[in-house]
Amino acid sequence: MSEAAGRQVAEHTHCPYCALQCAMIVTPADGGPYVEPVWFPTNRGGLCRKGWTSALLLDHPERITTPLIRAGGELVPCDWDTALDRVVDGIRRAQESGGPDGVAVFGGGGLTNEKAYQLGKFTRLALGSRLIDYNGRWCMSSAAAASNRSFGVDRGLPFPVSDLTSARSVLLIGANPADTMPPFLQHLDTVANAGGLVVADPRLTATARRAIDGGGVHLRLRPGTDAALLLGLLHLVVVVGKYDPDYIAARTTGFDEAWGQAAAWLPERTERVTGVSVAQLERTVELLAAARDADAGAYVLTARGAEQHADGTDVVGAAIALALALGLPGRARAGYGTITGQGNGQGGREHGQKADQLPGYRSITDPDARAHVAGVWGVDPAEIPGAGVSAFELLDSLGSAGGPTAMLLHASNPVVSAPDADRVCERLSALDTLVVADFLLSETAALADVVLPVPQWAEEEGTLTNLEGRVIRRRRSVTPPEGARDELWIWHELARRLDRGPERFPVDPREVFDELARASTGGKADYSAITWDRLDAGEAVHWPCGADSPDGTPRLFTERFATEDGRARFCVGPVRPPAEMPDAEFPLLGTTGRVLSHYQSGAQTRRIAELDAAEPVAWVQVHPVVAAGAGLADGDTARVVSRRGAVQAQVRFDEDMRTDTVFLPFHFAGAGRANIMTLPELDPVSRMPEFKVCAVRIEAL
Ligand SMILES: Nc1nc2c(c(=O)[nH]1)N[C@H]1C(S)=C(S)[C@@H](COP(=O)(O)OP(=O)(O)OC[C@H]3O[C@@H](n4cnc5c(=O)[nH]c(N)nc54)[C@H](O)[C@@H]3O)O[C@H]1N2
Ligand SMILES: Nc1nc2c(c(=O)[nH]1)N[C@H]1C(S)=C(S)[C@@H](COP(=O)(O)OP(=O)(O)OC[C@H]3O[C@@H](n4cnc5c(=O)[nH]c(N)nc54)[C@H](O)[C@@H]3O)O[C@H]1N2
Ligand code: SF4
Ligand SMILES: [Mo]
Repeated sequence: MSEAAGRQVAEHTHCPYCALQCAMIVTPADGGPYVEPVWFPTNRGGLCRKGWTSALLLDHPERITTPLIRAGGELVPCDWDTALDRVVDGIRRAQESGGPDGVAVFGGGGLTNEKAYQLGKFTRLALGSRLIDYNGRWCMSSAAAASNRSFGVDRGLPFPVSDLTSARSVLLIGANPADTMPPFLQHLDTVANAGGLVVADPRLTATARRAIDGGGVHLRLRPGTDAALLLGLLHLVVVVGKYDPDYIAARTTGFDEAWGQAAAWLPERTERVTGVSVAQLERTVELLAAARDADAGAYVLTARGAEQHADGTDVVGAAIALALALGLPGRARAGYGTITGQGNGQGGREHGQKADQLPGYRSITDPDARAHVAGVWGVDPAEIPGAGVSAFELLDSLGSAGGPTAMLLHASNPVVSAPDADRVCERLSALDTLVVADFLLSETAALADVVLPVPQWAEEEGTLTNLEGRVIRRRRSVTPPEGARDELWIWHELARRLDRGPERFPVDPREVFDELARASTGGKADYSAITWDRLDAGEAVHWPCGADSPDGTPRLFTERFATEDGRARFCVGPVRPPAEMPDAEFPLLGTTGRVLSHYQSGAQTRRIAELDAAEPVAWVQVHPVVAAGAGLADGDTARVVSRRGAVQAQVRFDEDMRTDTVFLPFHFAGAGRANIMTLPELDPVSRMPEFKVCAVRIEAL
């Protein structure tokens, strides 16, 4: 295949950032490497500005190219032997005082499949620790838990993204892809232009505006009321007779119990609680049912706005229930899906870096799963530790009595991105040994005792799994700087120094992929018939892809669901209010999210001049009347105060903002960290923190 941009070429790689995994070519050049977009089904030749500027980090002056260790309070450069010896000393000390669980590991959804797999294996076998979890807990866990409960499997989109392209009705709940996945919006052009796009978001986002401009609907709900909204919609679907009784009877269980919850959510009550008018509720149901009846494409999609709540699993359960009542999942041109966030957010949650999980999306407490994986690893099943604890619980236990005293952290920046971030900083500082692998001195790396410099995306080989469950190849396009070492190599070296069987931790990603595929055999996320060569040949392979499905599975659930009885389960709980409701002292709802120009904790994008110039400081989006009440003018610096602490943010007036809500992006460092204010209330099932609602007040600095 040729190299022309705009065509799919065999040599392309994919963007380092989000799960859309736009395809691109990275070309080394005298002035520094540059990227060009490549046509791929997800991005159709598009990139967002983060993708366009991604290569600027490759030879960035702030790139770390030598290990660093803390000496006399400062991080100073050292050689790899010194750094790794220091890591091993720290591990040994922690194990002496705390046993195998004296060492904790924290991973990330940006790691390749091979690294996610190896990190889980390294933790269980080389460290013998059960304490591993990762930032995907803060991203996909509620949707994953709900999908597993209802469908028996969790693949973000159980159909290719391109299925959305011809849809006539799409309900987007808590998703702002205009900012978070711009090229994804192309797939919504038809539905938006046809007036069939419905966006449920407390803010009039660029995505909501797109819906309105095309004649669709913006449901400007009160933050934290998604469950009520969805049960209200479910109620309406039933009472106006738009549910699908044949589908419900043939393909689902639990409808009566779900109706038991939804019966009470009369339209007027739903309007009162959510702030969404009865007329808009009715219009939403009409649009979805009409698109379904015409076989024209009807979808319900959630993202973090709906999911990052202490009732997130139930919210997604309610979204799935709505889709099931309409008879969408498993039908052609219809379905429910969640929009996965991180570059390898999907693969990152399948291969065993989650506290309760083994490769192939297996449960670590299931004896058969343990026996299978132990067989692949060549160990006794008893050697594999049990389940650990979730991300926040793990971080919150660091350095406390009985907690781990050493931690290895790969691909996350919790100082900025963890809920109740100052409390997490305290825990990180209480560690005897914090080891951070990164290619930049993130805010978390700056607290470390050892910093290990690693290659970046365009410098490494590997695979990732995109938001539609398609496994793709990350290809080396430029050579890493001398001094950076691949994480596969780092874990091999640590295993060698710890005398824990280095041969079990190969450094060649292809070899690791082959092992991962074997370990996944027969699991929910079965990769066993996928080969590196197939991926290299550009084949579109969506998991499961095993003995029963050697061609892969672009569309799930067409015949049956992955539950034991093959039926989808309605799982609807009672509606619960957010953990922290506004009161006299903290009268506003504080919510958080993303802007176009920054990625996540901002460690990467804040270092790119063009992106930093577009969004240089932390801000708070607020209705002018609310700001005026606090004596604040547009552009002033405000304090947004919660029971945890105060965030400093520039006031940004927005006439379309709800007067009970303020919004803060979470990408900024220091006093501008939105997570200073957020609360670590966790969903009981998924352990997702309540990132999207806390009680705050706003005041002049
Ligand atoms: N530019 C950019 N793109 C990204 C990322 C990034 O950091 N920057 N990160 C990637 C990752 S990891 C992820 S997970 C995705 C996230 O992608 P999205 O889910 O689209 O992003 P968010 O901005 O977190 O949340 C979406 C919307 O939820 C709304 N919201 C807030 N509270 C509520 C609520 O109670 N109910 C409802 N229904 N909505 C609410 C917010 O106003 C916001 O507009 O983006 C990916 N893409
Ligand atoms: N208030 C609030 N907080 C949130 C959210 C929210 O909506 N609101 N969203 C949550 C969500 S959905 C997410 S996904 C998290 C994300 O938040 P984080 O977990 O902090 O994610 P990143 O900022 O992507 O951090 C990645 C770090 O790893 C480095 N890195 C990238 N690739 C690699 C690699 O291959 N190896 C290594 N070793 N390092 C690498 C980067 O330089 C960066 O420093 O934030 C969560 N926090
Ligand atoms: S949409 Fe996501 S994958 Fe595509 S260029 Fe932007 S950040 Fe990269
Ligand atoms: Mo995420």
